[in-house]
Amino acid sequence: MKKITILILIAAAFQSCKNDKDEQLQPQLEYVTVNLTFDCDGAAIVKDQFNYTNAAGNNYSVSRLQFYLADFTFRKTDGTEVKSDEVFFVDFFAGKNLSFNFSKIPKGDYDRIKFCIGLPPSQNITGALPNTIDNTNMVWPDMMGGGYHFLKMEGQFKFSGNTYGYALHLGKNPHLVRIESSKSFNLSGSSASLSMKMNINEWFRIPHTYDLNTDGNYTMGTDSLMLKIAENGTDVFTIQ
Ligand SMILES: [Cu+2]
Repeated sequence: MKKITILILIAAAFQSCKNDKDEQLQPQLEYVTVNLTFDCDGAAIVKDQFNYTNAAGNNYSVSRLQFYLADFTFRKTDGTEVKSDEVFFVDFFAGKNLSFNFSKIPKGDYDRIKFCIGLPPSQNITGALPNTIDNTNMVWPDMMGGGYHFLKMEGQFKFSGNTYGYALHLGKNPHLVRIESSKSFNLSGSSASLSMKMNINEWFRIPHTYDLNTDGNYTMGTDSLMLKIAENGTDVFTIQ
């Protein structure tokens, strides 16, 4: 009986010792959760409804809103950067990746977030992403440069009594949308969550007032149109 008690005590002592050691050895990691929301100058996004008017005056609807978010970098106040090579395929109407996590972010104070809408050049190579249906559907034709679509925003717009389709498709490295935000957050003891809201009207304005009727309603084959959309895209997200 005595022997058993001693054994238990030794085991307990060893266990507590082991726990202390684990805590010291484990890097101080936390979760960062990103929550995405979408609107159009305050109005909710409803599929196939002509509820929206852009800066050029086009009355439009949305039937598809898909894109990649990648190349996330979190910068600490001491200047060190924490990078992630994770890629998130977002499909608004299918509800895909409207919330996602980073699980290996060191504790600390952060003051800046950088990421891309699209894929950085190292990942924008046909076949570089896992062979899922979503990724396959986003492939950019090899004969047009290869890689993947960064963005597909599609719908219809009205012009002098008629309805036309539009497709804002972005691809090719020069049209990568790089976003940088001076969002401060602290990671200590508990996880942090970031809210990122995309205002779809920002795709059509600042610095370029994009008119679906006069600029063009299909961007995919025309670099100058994709460049306008890409430059407009740097402020589509508000980060809180
Ligand atoms: Cu396309």
